[in-house]
Amino acid sequence: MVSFKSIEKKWQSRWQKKKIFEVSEKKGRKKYYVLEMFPYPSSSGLHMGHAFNYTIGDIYTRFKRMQGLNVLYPMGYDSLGLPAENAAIKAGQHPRAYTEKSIKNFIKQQKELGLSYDWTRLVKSHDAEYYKWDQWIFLHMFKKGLAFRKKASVNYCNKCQTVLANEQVHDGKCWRHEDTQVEIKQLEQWFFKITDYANELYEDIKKLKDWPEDVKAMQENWIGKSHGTEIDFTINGKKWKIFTTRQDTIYGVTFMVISAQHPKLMEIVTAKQKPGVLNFLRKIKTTSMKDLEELDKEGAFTGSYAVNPVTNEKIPIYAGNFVVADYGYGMVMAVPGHDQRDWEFAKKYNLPIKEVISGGNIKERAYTDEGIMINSGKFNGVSSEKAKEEITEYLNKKKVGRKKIEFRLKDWLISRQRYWGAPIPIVYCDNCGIVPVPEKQLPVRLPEKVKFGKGNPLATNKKFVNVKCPNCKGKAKRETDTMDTFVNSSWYFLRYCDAKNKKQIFDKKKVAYWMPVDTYIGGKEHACMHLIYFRFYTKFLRDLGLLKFDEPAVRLFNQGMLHGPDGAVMSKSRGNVVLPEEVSKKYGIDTARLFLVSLASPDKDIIWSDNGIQGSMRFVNKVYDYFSKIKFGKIKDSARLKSKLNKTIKEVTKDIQEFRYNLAVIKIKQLFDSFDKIDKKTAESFLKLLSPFCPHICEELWQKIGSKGFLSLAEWPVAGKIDEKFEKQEKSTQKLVEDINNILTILKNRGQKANKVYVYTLPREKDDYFEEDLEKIGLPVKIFAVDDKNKFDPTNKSKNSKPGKPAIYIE
Ligand code: ANZ
Ligand code: ZN
Ligand code: ZN
Repeated sequence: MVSFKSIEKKWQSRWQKKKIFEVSEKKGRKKYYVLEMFPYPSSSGLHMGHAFNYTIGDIYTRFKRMQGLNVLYPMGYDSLGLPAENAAIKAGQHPRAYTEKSIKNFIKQQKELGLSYDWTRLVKSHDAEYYKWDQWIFLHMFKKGLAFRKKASVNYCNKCQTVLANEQVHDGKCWRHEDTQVEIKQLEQWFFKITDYANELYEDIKKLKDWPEDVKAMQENWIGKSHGTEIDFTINGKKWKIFTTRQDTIYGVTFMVISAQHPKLMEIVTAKQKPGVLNFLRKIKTTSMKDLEELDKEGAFTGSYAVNPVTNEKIPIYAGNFVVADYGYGMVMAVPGHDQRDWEFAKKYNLPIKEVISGGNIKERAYTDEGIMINSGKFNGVSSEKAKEEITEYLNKKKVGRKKIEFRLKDWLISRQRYWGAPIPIVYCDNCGIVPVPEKQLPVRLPEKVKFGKGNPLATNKKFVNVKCPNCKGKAKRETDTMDTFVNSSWYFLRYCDAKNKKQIFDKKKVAYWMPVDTYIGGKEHACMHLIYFRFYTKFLRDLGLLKFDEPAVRLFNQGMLHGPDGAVMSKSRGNVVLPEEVSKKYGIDTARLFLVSLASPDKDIIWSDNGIQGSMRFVNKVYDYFSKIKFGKIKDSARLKSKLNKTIKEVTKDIQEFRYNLAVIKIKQLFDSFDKIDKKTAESFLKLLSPFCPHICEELWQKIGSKGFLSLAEWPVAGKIDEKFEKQEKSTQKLVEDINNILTILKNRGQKANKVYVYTLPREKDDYFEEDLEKIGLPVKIFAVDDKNKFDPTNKSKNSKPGKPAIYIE
């Protein structure tokens, strides 16, 4: 047996020594940027599921590189963040030591997969040289008013001891601790004002032509652009706005509901109602727009009334759990006749229900469809759809309402009360207030020594906390919150373009050359958070004048999930992981790579199977054997083989381009099966086609057959002439073989012996069959045209032959 291990080692070290995957900007050379999502370097290392992900990118990269493109294919680690901090604490180690060990292991494993990264561009987000630029971006956001502090009702996980973003709360529970109910606290937090970009983020989804439709739909939903009307209601002589998409129901408002988390709720709670409201507030949990439907509607009367600007009616105001504080204005006009949530609330608290659109039965439930306006003053008789326009106009004229667009997208809460993140570069001074750390003093380094356990670790390091105010040089204190780890993955793809720049975040020219990312590969789970944040950063940095494009990634490819042999998604916690090292020892890594992409197209889920990989193994062994022993004679390949090769080149090229790796592999295998004696050019073309999948053995065989240079840098073959005649012949021969085999089976079952096969074709069809291909049958086969006078035809079978269906006689 061949030692695949030593072949892999040999080529991995040669590739590295000769720096063949290192790239720089080349004028006049077309660039291509392949990127996989920034991985978190988990200490348990890579399993086959990760290998699958990276193999998809590596195959694509190798293919594009051989096509003569200047390909950027970098790797780095999203090494800051909660998981690393938690794991380190659990293991009793410092997060830095723990993370660095994990990264080392990751790199070793990735190298063993034969991935062709340009390792000189490696970035790690826990390097001060990296997070310095996180802080730099923060300062620029701060300057533009896009980084700001506000008191906010925040989701707080007691186990993580930190604030969570809305996205990190799943069904009221922490996304890491499915068993921990998230609590609400009011804290001063740092936010990025992503909502300033909501409209552009929403509208530019249209530009993402090569992104999966479902990801785009999820983003549309998440950003949630809503066209409605804002209306002014008067409460205790003051104006309060509400947002509605159903201005046609304004005559049906019978009460108002203000969010229980509204920051000004207490302003409208009367002394008499205060105990009741406070009691209600203690009972409820926070709400997000997502879980409004399932909620049991609850509330408490505030004691105040609002004046409906259209009817001048005085209507009671309730505090309620089904209105969210940070959507619209945190208050709604309730129309129980036409909104089911309001209907349920009205029933519960005995509030009037008024019908203003006909068509339903509001005694049973709210009527939410369109209809004809009733009980609506001068709008009676109009269709509710038309009334929407007319009422907005009417409100506009009375100066009590106007058109309004609302977004569901929230400002991005970036404060984390954790250690393992980029420190927020802010200082608090008694004299000057909030003072940004001057750019020259960056990075604000994470101190090594902190105490974990209670509250915010950075606050436990006195030297870190107590500083001089950069402004007045007086006593001041540092911000002890760190930034959400998602900031790191929001711009890392830009840093790869100029990873070692000490003076700037990156050189604009370098980024202009490489960006945008041409193909971005990663999982569907990132449809909302990361994939919105990195679009936001791109737009912000563009507005700073650093970028000249609007969107970071041209094409997004979502790979499927690898399932373990038990059928469940491969994961350490499931205990069903298959390790690349072990597979590699048994079968060689090329076999594993080939197998991973042979099963299905890479956007589909696949199941690992030890039987399955045997098939790939046999193929790799056959290829290795064949090319090791190959001797090139003087003979040129037949026209037929050349045509087949060209056809394979054409189709494999297209299949890889469109990520149909599985189909490409089938065609490569079929080409190999048709080989007998081949010339050197054909041998080289074949190895080129196979090399993105099996780079090590192909490189070895390339050298064995005496070809020059690295196969990894060889030129991708170009398809020459394809003769469809051969294609047709192959098909008809295949059919004839099947027919003969069927007859042979019948004879065998009857116990009759067969010695020789005679085939009779119509005269013009005689050349439609390859005699040498018929040898597969294992018996001598002779083909006659029916008009051949010398044919051997003892039972006159030839009279049965039909177009496309020759007669057969078996002796
Ligand atoms: C009156 C009304 C009558 C409404 C009716 C609906 C039906 P989208 O499409 O999501 O924008 N709303 C406004 N602010 C809210 C908040 N902070 N929390 C919960 N609900 C809020 O939905 C807009 C509708 O959601 C608005 O239209 C408002 O209720 C409610 F028959 O106003 B509607
Ligand atoms: Zn948690
Ligand atoms: Zn000061």
